Amino acid sequence: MEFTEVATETLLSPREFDDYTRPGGKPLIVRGWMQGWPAMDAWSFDFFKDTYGDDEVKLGCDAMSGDCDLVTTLADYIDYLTAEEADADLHRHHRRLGAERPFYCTSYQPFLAHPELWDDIALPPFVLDWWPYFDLEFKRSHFPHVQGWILLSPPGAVSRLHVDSHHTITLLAQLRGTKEAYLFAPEDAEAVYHGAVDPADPDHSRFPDLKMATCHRCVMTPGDMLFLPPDWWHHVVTKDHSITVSQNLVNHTNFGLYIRKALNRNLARFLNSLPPDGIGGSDVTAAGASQEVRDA
Ligand SMILES: O=C(O)CCC(=O)C(=O)O
Ligand SMILES: [Fe+2]
Repeated sequence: MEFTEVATETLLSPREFDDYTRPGGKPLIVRGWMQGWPAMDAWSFDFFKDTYGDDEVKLGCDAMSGDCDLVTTLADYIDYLTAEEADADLHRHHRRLGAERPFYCTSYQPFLAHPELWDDIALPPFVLDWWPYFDLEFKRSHFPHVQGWILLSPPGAVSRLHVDSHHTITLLAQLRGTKEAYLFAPEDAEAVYHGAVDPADPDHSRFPDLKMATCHRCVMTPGDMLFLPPDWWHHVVTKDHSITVSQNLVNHTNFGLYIRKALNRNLARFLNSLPPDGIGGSDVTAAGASQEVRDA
């Protein structure tokens, strides 16, 4: 496996930004735009516990594969991840599971119930996101239904190698703590065995083609925004207590890919909902469209 660095920029024109993040582009770290975010000062573990502690969160210990899913409150999860000693109920539960990695909450989407959180963050002016302009009904019927995740994690938490859905542009904005990211171009899908490898601890005898892949590696520290073009593979390891905002962006560079995926998914749902002898017999279900259902 070959390693290469990720480009870092501070000021870009919209066109330069698009050249990085369009399909076929390259990953990019943008620095210098988060200092003015109210979130940089306000969003601490205590803030989330005190303000939104009753929110429900789902925990996994192998994020993105959903192993050992467990539902608890945000307050309990924050107690678990900030505890000096491993004596919270969640620690005992974690020991009983014998899980290799700590609990990670990657599905927390508080922006819907608490839209005031949007006031604390902002995209740089050269980054275009069409999602806020989509009609509410459109958003409700298309994935991702709601935008914006807030990821709180302890050291050792891992998001395993995956690609974000619907050909969206990935944004990971790092507010607290450090993360290490291992990134691969869509062309390396086979060399990374469609996500089966662990690039942080590669097993070359089991995955011999991995040596043909190029790993774009970077460390994210507070104030860094990591952008990935559509369909880039990413594996992210939390190094110390971390708060990250994750968003999936759609704009003029990927809208065609996005809408095809979204419509295919709805079409497949519609076709699958028909009775077997629906429109002129059961054979109408387009093979391609059913495939999208499994992909989605
Ligand atoms: O920061 C991480 O753990 C990665 C999260 C991620 O890839 C995602 O939210 O899609
Ligand atoms: Fe992701």
